Amino acid sequence: MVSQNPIKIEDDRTGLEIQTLRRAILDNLFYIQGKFPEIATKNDFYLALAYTIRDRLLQRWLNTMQTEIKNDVKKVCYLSAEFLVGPHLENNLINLGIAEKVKQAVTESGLNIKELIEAEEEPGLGNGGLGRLAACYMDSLSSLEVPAIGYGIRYEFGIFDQEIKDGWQVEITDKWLQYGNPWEIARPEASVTVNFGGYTEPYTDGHNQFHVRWVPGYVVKGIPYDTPITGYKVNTVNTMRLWRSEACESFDFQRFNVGDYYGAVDDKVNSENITKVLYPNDEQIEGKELRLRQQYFFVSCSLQDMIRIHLLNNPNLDNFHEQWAVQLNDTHPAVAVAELMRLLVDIYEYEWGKAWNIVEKTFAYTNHTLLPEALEKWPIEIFGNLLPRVLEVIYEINRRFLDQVRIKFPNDDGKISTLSIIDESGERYVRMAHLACIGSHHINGVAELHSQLVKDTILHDFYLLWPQKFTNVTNGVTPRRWMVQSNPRLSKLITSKIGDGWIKNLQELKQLERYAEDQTFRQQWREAKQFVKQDLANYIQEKVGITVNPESLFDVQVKRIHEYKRQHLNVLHIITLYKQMKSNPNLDVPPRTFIFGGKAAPGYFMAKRIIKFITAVGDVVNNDGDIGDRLKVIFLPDYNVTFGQRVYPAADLSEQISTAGKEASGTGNMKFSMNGALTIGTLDGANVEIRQEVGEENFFLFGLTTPEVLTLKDQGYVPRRYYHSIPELKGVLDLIASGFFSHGDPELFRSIVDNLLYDDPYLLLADYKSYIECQEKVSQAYKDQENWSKMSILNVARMGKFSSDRSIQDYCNNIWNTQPVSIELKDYVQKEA
Ligand code: 73E
Repeated sequence: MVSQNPIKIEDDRTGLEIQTLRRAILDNLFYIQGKFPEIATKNDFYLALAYTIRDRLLQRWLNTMQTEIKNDVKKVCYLSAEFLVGPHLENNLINLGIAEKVKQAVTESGLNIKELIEAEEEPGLGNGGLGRLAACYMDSLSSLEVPAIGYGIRYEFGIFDQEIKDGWQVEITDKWLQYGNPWEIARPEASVTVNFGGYTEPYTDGHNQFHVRWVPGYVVKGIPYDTPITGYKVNTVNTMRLWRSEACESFDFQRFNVGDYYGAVDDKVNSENITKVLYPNDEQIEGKELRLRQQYFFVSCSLQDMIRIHLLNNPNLDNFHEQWAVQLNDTHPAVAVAELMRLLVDIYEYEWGKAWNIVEKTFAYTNHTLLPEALEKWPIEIFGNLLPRVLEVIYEINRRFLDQVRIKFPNDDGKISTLSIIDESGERYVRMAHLACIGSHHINGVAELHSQLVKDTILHDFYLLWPQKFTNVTNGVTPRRWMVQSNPRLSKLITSKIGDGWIKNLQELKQLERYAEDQTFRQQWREAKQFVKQDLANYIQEKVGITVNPESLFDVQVKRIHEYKRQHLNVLHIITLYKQMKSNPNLDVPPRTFIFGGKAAPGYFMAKRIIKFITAVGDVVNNDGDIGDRLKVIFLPDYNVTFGQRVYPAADLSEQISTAGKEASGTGNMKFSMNGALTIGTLDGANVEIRQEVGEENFFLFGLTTPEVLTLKDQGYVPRRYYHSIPELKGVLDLIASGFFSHGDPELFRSIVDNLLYDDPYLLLADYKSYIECQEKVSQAYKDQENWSKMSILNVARMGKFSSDRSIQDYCNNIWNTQPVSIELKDYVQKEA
């Protein structure tokens, strides 16, 4: 007989009742961590909770994988050497829509959800904007239900942790895996092998067909590790598949057999070194052979994986390009163009022309920077020794390409040398951007201005050849992490007025515009900001022991330290203000707290010196009794995704002050603006479009434009002229040079001062006056809090364009030609009645 009131027993691995969640957490604590509550550490509880959440997304994840493999759907493969995803736990709670329930269960278990969320060590598998963009795009791909795989490298050590000692940056190894990673699942059964070194030889097969064989010097195994990427309130859970390198057993055995124990261990170490560590250079290539090994390793693993999956459901690779849209995230994976050719021609015995047709229709390439020091090129010698067969394939791609160039531009040797994949102007190099352009059906920049500059400058000759390939996709960021998760108060306030549709469709924020006129709403808006500012003030107190005034204007610059981003221009303004306050104690300006964060590449002398400069100026200013809390300068160590989530919501002013034409897009600029900070910025990167959207009256613009920068440089820029003609600027530079900020030592910052006076490649002195005047406008504007709040609300209301959902939609429509697929939930686990 069926009972009228059946007892409801939920599956411990899927159930969402409070009691079930509580039981599941304890269960995982016991059976996975091997602990009971009395002896468990915070990390044990975090892991138990993380496994509890992972259990709850597995069904969706497996359903997504199965749908993508079985159905005839085109998949996006985002090939990227970096994925800066940030902590997973809270993001998954939000995307799965279970944050409230889980919080209740955790609290009722006597635990603190905030502490457990903060116990997660973030995977720092990227340097900055480029890696974080890949992470935002993975979030949007899932949220838009687009079938996608993110392929990359599982670095054992991610971006270093930064400590500040005596004002200088110190780098600490990032041991992110040491306490376990509950979010990944290793899939050793899907391992592949990758060749390196050795030589090539021709051979003829049984049908008298000519082929080339690559006899490698050594072979490395790639093991995939999968991490689920949940979409926001949809069933889609895509996969980020990262490769770890390992020695091939077969090679070990050969050595062991001849008694060469140390040789075998050496092989192992060398193979495992490939995925040991992320190169910590942002926009500055080092040209190290190990970096090329990393690139080829993950690209070859990924392409072999796509081919394996493809052949599960297709008889051959003829339709590969109809099933896979492969996006090259900058040139770091550009060797994929040659590797797919090699696989098709050498392994699957395709005729060259037929193979090239597939390749050309598969790849698209995103350029992220125009900086010459970031353009990847490999010495032929290094390339040929490491990847002899791939280099031959590149030569053949180039030979056929240059024949095309000769048809389009007859008798123009100039074009041959500027377009060739091989740079022959001195030592010979493989130019990776050229390989990417030739092998791609689309090439895009990351903001309107940047895409135009790509066409006008570094890829101009390719543009003349194939104008139809070039397009723009302006970057975007995910509002799930950068609003809902990082700024719950503001998000709830917004939702209380316009509903929560904006989280999926950010354009709906437009409806907030009318509340800019509502005084009560403005008051609530300020309270939301004040709350997070207080929170950040507490954090600053705890981290660096400095008390800041939470009512002061929070003026924030967080990003990698780089001369073109001009953190030192910000410091010139701080010193200017400081001098003004010293000479006029009654100066009527609102108190300001300057907050900096960012890592410097370990080998970048000037960037490290700029950090010391910021902290040294802070030491003087912060300890000057005349100044009190009217001016504080804070350098917060170890800027990362987690800290970004704390700082963007608390900012009043966002510093986006790069030299015009240098910052391809920027994405921090978007995160600030979405959280109600106003921007002081140049007409660079996406600033241009942000200003267009929010309205020029709601944006503090200063500085030279890109054409003005170019003209000034062409005319012969003489920074000393500004020094001599602007007394305030002279006073600031003289004060630094005197040793005032270095305990009387004039040497410490000589390199910075001399660089500015005698070279100033990023035109700080040319922009100084305009910047200072603009900052004065900021100070004036901040005094009128009602109007400031209006501007802040309008900034948020008009940020719809900068959702990464819009960017991904652009890629789908204009580049990938892919469609969303909704995922049906089928149970894989047979449950007993
Ligand atoms: O402007 C940013 C852009 O917003 C750009 O500097 C950055 O990419 C962001 C996302 O599009 C970027 N990073 C790199 N190149 N551009 C880079 C280059 C080499 C190694 C690591 C990163």
